[in-house]
Amino acid sequence: MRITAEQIQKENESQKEIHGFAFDYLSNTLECQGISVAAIIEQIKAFQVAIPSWALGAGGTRFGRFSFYGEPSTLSQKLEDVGVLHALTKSAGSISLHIPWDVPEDYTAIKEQAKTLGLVFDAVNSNTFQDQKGAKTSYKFGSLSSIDEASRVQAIAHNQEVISIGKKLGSKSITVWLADGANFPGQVNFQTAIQQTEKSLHQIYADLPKDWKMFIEYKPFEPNFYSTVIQDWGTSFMLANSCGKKAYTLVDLGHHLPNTNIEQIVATLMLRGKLGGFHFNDSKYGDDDLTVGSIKPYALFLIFNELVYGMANNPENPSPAWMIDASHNIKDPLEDLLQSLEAILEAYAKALLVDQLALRESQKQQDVVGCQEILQAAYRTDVRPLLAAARAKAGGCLNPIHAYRNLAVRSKLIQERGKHNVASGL
Ligand code: AFD
Ligand code: MN
Ligand code: MN
Repeated sequence: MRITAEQIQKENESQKEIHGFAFDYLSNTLECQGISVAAIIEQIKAFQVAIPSWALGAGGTRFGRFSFYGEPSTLSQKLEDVGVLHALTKSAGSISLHIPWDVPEDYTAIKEQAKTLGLVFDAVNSNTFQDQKGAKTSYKFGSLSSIDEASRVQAIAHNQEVISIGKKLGSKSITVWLADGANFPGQVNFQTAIQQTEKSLHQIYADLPKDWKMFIEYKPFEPNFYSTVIQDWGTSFMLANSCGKKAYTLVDLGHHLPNTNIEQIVATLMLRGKLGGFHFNDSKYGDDDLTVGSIKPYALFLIFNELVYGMANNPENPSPAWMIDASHNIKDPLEDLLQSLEAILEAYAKALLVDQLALRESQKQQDVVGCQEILQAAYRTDVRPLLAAARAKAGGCLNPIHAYRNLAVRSKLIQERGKHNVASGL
């Protein structure tokens, strides 16, 4: 199923009056504050977010999974779904594959389909948290960190294979999320586990093409519940530095213990040029993988405030790779992803409104209230008309969720795919 430019045009016709009022009010307000609305719209338009292949179907928890009708069950159908998101928003121009779940059968056809949909392949993700059929050895007690050399060798080879698959698709990065850890005290020697992991990552890194990046993701717990080898940003940062210039830390918003100051982690990593990428989601308690911005929108804005500051002041830090990493257990995955894209761009646009010079001055004056007023003035601005204008300018929809429902996308997908597709997922 594809959404045509004519359909989008018609949708926008129905929304343009209400949008016009809101946009005129906001742009007049911003312009008289000396903010260039045109420049902000261009920055929003340029902001692209990768869609995880595993989030296009219903997710699930260890207690069960409730299939969502019409969900994709082939890589081609996953591309089709991302094509729908990108047609509506023009901000979802890439897909992140998970190997071996998404190994293409026909690379030429898949690349052709992606090209037609205006999509590129973002980071490829390796999987050493599950045993695959026919595997010679198990990851039950670890992979890259395992005390068992055969498991380490197999896990390293898998990551090297993931890089070779990514190269064929034009991807330029690999994300290593290492689930290794322990469930009980005494189960592993912490130092040996780190040393083995470091050695394994070095072998993978040696295979990295010169124009690639390796993102090392961290997570405090789950699936292991006593310890995780790459447990926090400091461990990831240490390993990325040990590997070399092309290795970076990847921050997944759900991978922090409650109340962690994530924006401070972001600022610290950018200062050292080692913030490689982001997995956007939201959480109340753990790695809940809920819709980004749905629980802690102000925290998301504060993170973007540091990102916008870092992108302007830390030239040695590459522009981070933006990706959603969420699991949709009860919502239509595509509607959830449309909401996620809106929340990310909203936080980004609000952060662009922060008067950084005035903030710096208030900090110098130790004017705490003044600092807070500057941040909250930006955060309290309803920037949705700017997002809509950026989408429309790029050929997308003023109101993507409204269009998605008006065009009956989900029921068309059910007609085409039937009711009980079961997609792979985490
Ligand atoms: C799980 C992990 C981690 C990883 C993702 C894809 O918690 O976030 O990035 O799977 O492998 O969500
Ligand atoms: Mn993640
Ligand atoms: Mn996660």
